Amino acid sequence: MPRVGIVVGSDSDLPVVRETVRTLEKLGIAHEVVLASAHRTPDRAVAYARDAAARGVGVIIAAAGMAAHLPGVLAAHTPVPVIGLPVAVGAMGGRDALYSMVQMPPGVPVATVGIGAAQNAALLAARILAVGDPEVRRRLEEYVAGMRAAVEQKADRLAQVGLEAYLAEKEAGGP
Ligand code: RP5
Repeated sequence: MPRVGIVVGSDSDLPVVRETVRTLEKLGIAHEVVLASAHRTPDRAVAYARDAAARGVGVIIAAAGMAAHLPGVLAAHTPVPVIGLPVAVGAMGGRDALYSMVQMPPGVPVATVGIGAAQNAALLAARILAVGDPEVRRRLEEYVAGMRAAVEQKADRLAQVGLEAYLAEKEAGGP
């Protein structure tokens, strides 16, 4: 049973949510990817939102570009928390989607991550689920510890070899 529903407004948004899916997989969080447009298939989008809570979906991530009404429309039809993921497409490079998502009217919140911030959308969903799920919290803590260890390793290497050697190694694909 999916705990996170990832909804995209178009199949052209699918490459963006790849990183969201990968991150949820690393955290062992069951998820589904659904195509439903607020503008082109409004009935499908609303039906998904209405059924989400009863199906056990605990968080919805809605990815869309341009005048991105998808997360707002979903949030209007479900008590499940909705995370908006603005997609960089069109003349405004995703700023239109960002503003459409983040500037919700009072009463219908959408938690919006940065333009194209697919990994953060997954991590925010995990943090929301972790409030009531100690196992998700544990995996999230492991994930954070992994990130910390990777940066500490880099910091040690930089201190060891200095800037130019570090950059040369990095450009060569290491350390
Ligand atoms: C939005 O319009 C979609 O979320 C997509 O990012 C954008 C363009 O859609 P397509 O014309 O590529 O289907 O609704």
